[in-house]
Amino acid sequence: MAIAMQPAATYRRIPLAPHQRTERITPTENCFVLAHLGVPRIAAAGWSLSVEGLVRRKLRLDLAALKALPQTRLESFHQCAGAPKRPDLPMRRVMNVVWGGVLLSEVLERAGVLPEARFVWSYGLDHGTYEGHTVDNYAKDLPLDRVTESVMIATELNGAPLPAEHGFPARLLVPGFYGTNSVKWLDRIVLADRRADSPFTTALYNDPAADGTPLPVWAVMPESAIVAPAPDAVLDARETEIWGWAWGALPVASVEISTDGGITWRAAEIEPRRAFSWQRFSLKWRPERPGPAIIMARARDASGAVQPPADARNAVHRVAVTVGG
Ligand SMILES: Nc1nc2c(c(=O)[nH]1)N[C@H]1C(S)=C(S)[C@@H](COP(=O)(O)O)O[C@H]1N2
Ligand SMILES: [Mo]
Repeated sequence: MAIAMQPAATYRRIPLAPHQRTERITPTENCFVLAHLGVPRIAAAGWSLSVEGLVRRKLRLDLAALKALPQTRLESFHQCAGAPKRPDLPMRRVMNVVWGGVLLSEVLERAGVLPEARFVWSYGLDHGTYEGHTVDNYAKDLPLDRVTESVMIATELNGAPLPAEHGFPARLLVPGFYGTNSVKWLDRIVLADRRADSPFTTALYNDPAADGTPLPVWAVMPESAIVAPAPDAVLDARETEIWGWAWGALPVASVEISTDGGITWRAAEIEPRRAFSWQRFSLKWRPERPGPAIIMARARDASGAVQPPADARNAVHRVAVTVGG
């Protein structure tokens, strides 16, 4: 029997704009919600997660069995990639929360992954139609060698059971990968030797690369967003703090700030990363001239990759303010 969907159509809730993300840990009620097909309503009783495919032993774990495995907590940012076919559009939907659950590696160890396995396929219980694609399940895949030690089967968000819209009773959580990969309402994991054949892994969420080969939307590119000052703020000539959050698959090594629309840049202070948390950056600024000013921030990660000025998921964030006379 198909699981009831409520709503049974695409559901998005984006409660906070970047300047409202003032808290390090995003309160659950302020977390964004993205559900392509709607929100399945699942009872814990009767639910179980199966692990199959290229494994020595098939597993079927109900919620009690999952809770009986070693539990971990992890602070991680979580970012929606935005429109699946518009890699040129920055959406800046991001939050930073504490996830609780079981490491995927613990589960895979018990199943015994066969040497020919290369990918982890994951399936949600949601079904329906998204942009003309009708599916029985939301499905995603990950390269097995990119399954870091932190990938988990999460059952908790900020210390409480996952709310229905965030994936109750369990979801995959792939720290450092765009949100689309963290399959909610998880009920099946399949180990495979190739990529999964689902609209969400083939038609959608593959960015065209320079040489034409599609690039799966997996690792999060370095990004930063300005919290303060807020857009359209009116500042006086006193010193003010420009600050915000920076994140990416790799730790962010530096953030530079421009207060003249990108002509000159200065290094901000940035805190080191803990786990997969976002990192606070800040810079003291004393406005020199009255009039309009464009503040920009750009992050560079540990590999040297830097935010592009425009036309990218992780394009530089610009905030227009006015300096009063
Ligand atoms: N089963 C399922 N998982 C899903 C989705 C979905 O539509 N169905 N949406 C994905 C997308 S695009 C994002 S950005 C995140 C959002 O997670 P959240 O709603 O908990 O913030 O879930 C991902 N996991
Ligand atoms: Mo998303």
